[in-house]
Formats: sequence, structure tokens, C-alpha cells
Amino acid sequence: MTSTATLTLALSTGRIFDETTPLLAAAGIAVAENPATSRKLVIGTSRPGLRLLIVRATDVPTYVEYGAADLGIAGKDVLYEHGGGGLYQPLDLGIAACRMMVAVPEGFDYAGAVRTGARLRVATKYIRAAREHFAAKGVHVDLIKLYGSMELAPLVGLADAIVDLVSTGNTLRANNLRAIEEIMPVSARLVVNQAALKLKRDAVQPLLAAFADAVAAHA
Ligand code: PRT
Ligand code: MG
Repeated sequence: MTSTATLTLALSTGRIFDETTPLLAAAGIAVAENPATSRKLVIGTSRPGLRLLIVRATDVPTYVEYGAADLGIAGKDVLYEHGGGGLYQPLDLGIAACRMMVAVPEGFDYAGAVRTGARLRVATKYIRAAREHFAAKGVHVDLIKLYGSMELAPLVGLADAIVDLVSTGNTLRANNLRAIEEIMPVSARLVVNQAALKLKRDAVQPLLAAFADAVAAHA
């Protein structure tokens, strides 16, 4: 296949799109329109054969795994929960950085609860990361799956603790919570469908190199 093979890159609107656009610009790639205002889900670029698909952040690995997109950009949090099957992960883009943390209400004696072997109720959308974190520490937990606004759960008695992403810490502070343990640092990664990596190699490799150069220039 030639370098004019069509390549599709899946990513989400919001912070991932906003922080990817400067990387694309550094690679000489202009995006035809802003999905936040155009509402379009398929967006062209100035690079021949490269188009963007706008999908939900948590759906990016699925589009790439099944080859509906050749490449994708997603947070390590999302990729970890997905499990990474069928995805080649060549590049940490260093964007959309934050930390996955355990947080509890101010005044909650987490260390004491852990010491006495109490069973903790933990609300999170990161079930896999939370399960592995507490299992490794030998802390007994009941995990409650939520899809958003985890910070609310301890305030209304749904959970003792949460596992969520923290960047400035403002959301925790505003809700009288404090972060007590880091589970993992998070940043957005470029992922590639493994078949596309082989079959569209002549188109994929130059794009990977362009991203790597843009990341290096940004660092
Ligand atoms: O919002 P939606 O439900 O559509 O999907 P999403 O939340 O998965 O997407 P989006 O765009 O909000 O996040 C996409 C990716 O950005 C995530 O998968 C992370 O990898 C990354 N990222 C980086 C973050 C944050 N920083 C972040 N701070 N994602 C979410 N947050 C949230 C956090 O969950 C908490 O509610 O921001 C709040 C905390 O921020 P601070 O600054 O108050 O600490
Ligand atoms: Mg969000």
C-alpha cells in the first residue's frame, strides 16, 4: 500500500482534542474544523488521506481495536480499563496529564480503617485500576461503579472513598475531599490498530514519526 492510504484517527472532544491540535499543528497538520462548534463527527485535515473521528473518550480503544479507526488518542486511565487488547501503544503524548488518586472526606481516618481491616466502600469508574490497587495493598473494598461525578458519592453516604482523576485538586477541595494515595500518573497515549500497523505501514510510520517529533518539540 502507498503512503496515500486513508488513515483514520479517533479522539474525543474537550481536553484531548484541545491538547492534540497543537501537536498536529507542530507536525504541520491543520484540522478542518472544530468539532465542538461544527458538531461534525468526521473531520478532514490538511494531511492527504488523514481524517479524524470524534468519539466518546472511553470508546476510542474500541474503535481502534476493531479497526474502525487505524489510530486513536486516549488517556492511560481509559486504556487501562479497556485492557489494551489488539492495540499497539507506541507513544506517550504527554498531554491531558493528571493523576489517578484515592480520595476521602476531610476527617475520614483512612489509615485507621486500613489498619483495623475495615471493609471500605469505594465509588469509581475505574473498576480495574481500583480493584488491583486495593488488592495489592490487602485492603478489603466493595467497589461501586459510577459513570461520573464520583466526588458526590462520599458526600451523600454512597461511599467511604473514591478513585478519580485529579489535576488541579480544585474539585476535591470544593467538595471537602482530600487525595491520600496515588494509583498512577495519567497522560494521553497514541494507540494503533495492530493490523493497520502492518498493512498500512507506509502511511502509519511517517505519521508516528511526525507525532514523536511534535512531542519532543513540546517537551
Ligand atoms: O466528560 P465525558 O464523560 O464525556 O468523558 P471523559 O470524562 O472520559 O472525557 P474528558 O474529555 O473529560 O477526559 C478525557 C481524558 O482527559 C481522561 O480520560 C483523562 O485521561 C484526561 N484528563 C486529564 C482528565 C483530567 N485531566 C481531569 N481532571 N479527565 C478528567 N478530569 C476530571 C476528573 O475526573 C475530576 O472530575 O476533572 C476533575 C478534577 O479536576 P481538578 O482540576 O479539579 O483536579
Ligand atoms: Mg469528563
